[in-house]
Parts: sequence; structure tokens; C-alpha cells
Amino acid sequence: PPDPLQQHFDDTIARDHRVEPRDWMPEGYRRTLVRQIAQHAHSEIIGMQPEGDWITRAPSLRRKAILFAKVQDEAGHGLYLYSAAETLGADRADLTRRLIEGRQKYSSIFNYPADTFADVGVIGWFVDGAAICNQVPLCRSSYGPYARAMVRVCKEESFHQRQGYELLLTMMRGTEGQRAMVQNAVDRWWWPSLMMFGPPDGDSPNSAQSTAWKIKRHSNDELRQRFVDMTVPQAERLGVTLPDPELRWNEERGSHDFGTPDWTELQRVISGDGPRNAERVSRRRAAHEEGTWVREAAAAHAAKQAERREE
Ligand code: FAQ
Repeated sequence: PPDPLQQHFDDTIARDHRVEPRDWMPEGYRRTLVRQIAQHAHSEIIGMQPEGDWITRAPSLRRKAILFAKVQDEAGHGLYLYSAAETLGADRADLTRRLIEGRQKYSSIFNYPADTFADVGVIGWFVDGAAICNQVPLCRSSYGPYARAMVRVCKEESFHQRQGYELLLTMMRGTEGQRAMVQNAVDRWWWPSLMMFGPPDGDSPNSAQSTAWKIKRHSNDELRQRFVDMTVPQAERLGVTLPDPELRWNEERGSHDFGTPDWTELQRVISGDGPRNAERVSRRRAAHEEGTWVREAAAAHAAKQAERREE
């Protein structure tokens, strides 16, 4: 006879209803979600570093205030996502330990350096733009707490994307040197941004199952295509060239054809050998260790409060 719990879960997925924390779920579903949500949370937190490097060097008070707010938002997204992982029984301290011991992944994109202030703009435009393409469909992901978190996160990401693009528009109206700085940042971030969507579909071991469970709603290549189609007209408006000689409009497909990212580079960066992997993780570890006293103080305070309530 069919297992009634499994049957209920299958029906929930088939009807496009949401799976909630108290519902029974297959162990593989839980494991996949913890994996993806934890990687996503780690990406937000590690992702504070490349732009965070520019907070003290922002060229004006206005740019500094914007950048500060943006980087703080990323921290908020990370904490929000760790909470979503906790609804699946994951332990936040354990997830952090896995990150700083190099046992859990975070997005490849944050292992590249932000060399100039134009990088801040390009990160907003490309990296937040790619994050939006990837995350808007996750608002309809089958797991309730993750889907709901994505709604709020996407709203903030779209502000992030606009601040980046606006920064670049301003630089493009500036000096020859500033325009060159923007083009240089575009050249360095374009291919790594395309890699954010993951390996090509034929080489994506998790896709079939995650799609069947409606965690993923579109394939890695579909979302990559959507990002390219969205970004090309923005590049034209801005007056920069995307560094891909194969990039052209395909009338028949109603989409852009584009070149192939260097997939060996993605594998290398994911496996720890990118330009900034060691620095990103060691800074995360140092911040965690320096924050020990804060966590201890907060725990002591909470214990005292609980004791008082009992009295
Ligand atoms: N980097 O079978 P698939 C942000 C791994 S946005 C590193 O295709 P899946 C906002 C993958 O985990 C960035 N690893 O896997 C922000 C898997 O390894 P595993 C974060 C990658 O899960 C902006 C293996 O390769 N966004 O933070 C990458 O079905 C600006 C095989 O791949 C998310 O995490 C990569 N690029 O699809 C913050 C979105 N690609 O776990 C600050 C949620 C693949 O089996 C500043 N995640 N891998 O050992 C997802 O949508 C999916 O997990 C994918 C990968 C699409 C990333």
C-alpha cells in the first residue's frame, strides 16, 4: 500500500501547495534544502566582503551611505536564510563551522577581487542582477519558509541592482579614465557572473531531483539565458561592451546567442582555488572568532531573562 505520508507530500508538490516545517518530508528533500539554503546564506555573508572593502574608500558621503545600507542588507539576507535552514532542523553554529572549515560551499562569484570603485557598480548590476534572475523563481519554490524569504530578499536585491547601475551611469558621464574603469570591471565580472547560475544543464547533478520537487523552477541554462537577454540592452544603454565576440541576437530563437564560459575555471573556483578563496574564508573565520564574546554575552543575557521569567 502507498505510504500515506509520502502520498500527502507528493500531492502537496503536485498541487503546487507549500511544504511547511511541521509537515512530513522525505529525508532527501530536507537534505537538499539544507544544502541549498545554507550555501545561499553563506553566499550572502561571504558576499559582504568584496564590496565591504570599499566602505571606507567610497568617494562621497552619499555613496558611502548607499554602500553601507547595501552591505547591511546582505547580512540581513544571510541571517534570514540561516533561520529558514533552522526550520529544517539545521543548527546555525554547525553550518557556520562547516563554512569556515571549507566543508560547505558558497557562490563562486565572491572569490573574485573588487579592484576599483567601478567594481562596486558592476557587482550591483551583474551579481545582484544574476541573483534576481535566479531568486525570483525561488519565490515559488515548494518549501514555504524559503519561498517567503525570497520575496523580501528579491525586493532588496532590485534596489541593489539599481544602485549599481546608477553608479555606473554616473561614472560613464565622468572622465575618460572613469569610463575605462567601468569597462575594465565589466570585462572582469562578465564571465564569472554567468557562472553564478551553475554548471550547464547536462552537467548539473542536482537539477533533475530539485526540479521534480519544485525547489528549482527553471534550469541553470534557462536562467543564464534570461540574464544575458536582460543585460545586453542595459549594456548598450550604458555604453559598455560585453567581452564576448560570439554575443549576438538570434532572431529565430528570440534570444541572444553567446559564448561558452570557462567551466574548468568554475570547477577550480568552487573547489577552493579561486583568486580570493583563502582570504574570504579566513576573514570569515576571524570575524566569527572575534564575535565569540558577543554570542556568549547574548546567551548569558537570554539565560538571565529566562530565569527572571521563571521567578
Ligand atoms: N558557486 O547540480 P548543480 C547572492 C555547486 S547570490 C559555487 O547545478 P544546484 C546575493 C552546487 O552547489 C548567490 N557552487 O546544483 C548577493 C553543487 O554542489 P553540491 C547565491 C556552485 O544546487 C549579491 C554543484 O556545484 N545564490 O548571494 C555554483 O541544483 C551581491 C553542482 O551544481 C544562491 O545560492 C556556483 N556558482 O544549482 C550577495 C541561490 N554553481 O551542493 C552579496 C540559490 C553550482 O552538490 C552581494 N541556489 N555550484 O556539493 C541555487 O539556485 C542553486 O543552488 C544553484 C546551483 C543554481 C546555485
